[in-house]
Amino acid sequence: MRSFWDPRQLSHSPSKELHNGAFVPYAEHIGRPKSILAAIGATEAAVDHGEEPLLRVHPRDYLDFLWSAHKDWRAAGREGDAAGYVWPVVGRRPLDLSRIDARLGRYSYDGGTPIAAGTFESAYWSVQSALSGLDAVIGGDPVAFALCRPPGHHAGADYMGGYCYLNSAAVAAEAAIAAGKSRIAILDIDYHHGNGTQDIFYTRGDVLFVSIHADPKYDYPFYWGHADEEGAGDGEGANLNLPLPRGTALAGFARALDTALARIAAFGPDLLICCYGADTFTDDPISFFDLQTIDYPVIGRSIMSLGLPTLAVMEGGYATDALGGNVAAFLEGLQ
Ligand code: Q9C
Ligand code: ZN
Repeated sequence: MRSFWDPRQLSHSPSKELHNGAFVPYAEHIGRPKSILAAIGATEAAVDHGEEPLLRVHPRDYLDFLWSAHKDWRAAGREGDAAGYVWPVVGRRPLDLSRIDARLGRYSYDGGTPIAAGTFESAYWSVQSALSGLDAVIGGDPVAFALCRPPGHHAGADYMGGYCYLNSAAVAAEAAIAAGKSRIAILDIDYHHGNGTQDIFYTRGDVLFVSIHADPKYDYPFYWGHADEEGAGDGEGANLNLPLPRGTALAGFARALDTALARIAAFGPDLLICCYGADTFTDDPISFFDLQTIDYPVIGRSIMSLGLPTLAVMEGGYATDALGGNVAAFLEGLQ
C-alpha cells in the first residue's frame, strides 16, 4: 500500500494544552508521526495541490486567520503559542473583531488547540498528504494511507478544535467529488466523535458520515456525536452516530462496525474515506476503550470487505510507544 507524508508536518509543535483545568504537555506531539514512520516503512512525499482544494471546505477568512494567527500573536507582544480565552456562546451575534484574542475565540471551540509558529504549514501539508493518497486511489489503487498530522476530524469549515485545524478527510471528499465521484462515505473510527466532519456534511445527501466513538455524554467533544444526530435537509439520514460506552473492547466495537458497514453498503458510495484513530487502544492516555493491537487487523479486514476503493487518513492516538505498531497493524488489515 502506498503511504503519503511530508516532513513539514513536523513544523507544528505547541508546548502545552489546557486539560482538565491544568496546562499539561501537548499530547499531539511530533513523537506521534515519528513512531508511525518507524513502523510503517517507506512513505512517499505529498504532492502540492495548492489551496484550491482547501477552499472547497474552508472559507478564505478562516485560512487567512490560521495563516497569520501566530504572527499576529507575536505582533501583540505575546510569547509562546497563540491560544484563545474567550469564546462566543452559541447565538451571540457575529462581530468582525480584529484583536487576535477575539479572533482566536471566533475560530475555535476549545482551549486545547493552540497555534504555534509552524501550525499552518503542518496543517497545509497534512491536507496535501490526504489529497496525494486520494490521487493513488482515484488512479486505481484499492487502498492508500495518508499519514495526516495534525489530525483533522474536529475541525469544521471555519473553526479549529481537538488538535485539528484543517479537515483533511473533508477536503479529500470534496476533491473526490470534484474529480467526478458522485457519492462518498466517510467512516470515522477515531475514539472521539468527528464533529467537524459531521458539521461540514450535515446537510449533504451525497456524503454519508458514519462515526463510531466514545459516547459524548461522558467524553469529548460532548456537544456533538449523539445518536439522534441524523442529518438535516438534503442530508437527512446521511449521518449515523454510533456512540459506545467506556471500556468498549473488540466485541462491542465489531458490532458497531457491522452496523456502520451495513449502512455504508446500503448508501452505495463510489469511494470510502476511513478516518483512523489509534486512541481506541487500551493504553491510550486520554481515552477509555479497550482495543488491543491484534484487534486492528480484524477491523481493517472488515472495512475492506466492503470492496470499496479506500483512502485511510490518520487521526488521533496518543500512546506514542505503541502508536506505530497499532497503525501498522491496521494497515496490515487493509492490505
Ligand atoms: N486537552 C483527536 O483525537 N482533548 N483529538 C481533551 C483538552 C481533546 C483528540 C482535553 C481530545 C481531542 C484527533
Ligand atoms: Zn481522537
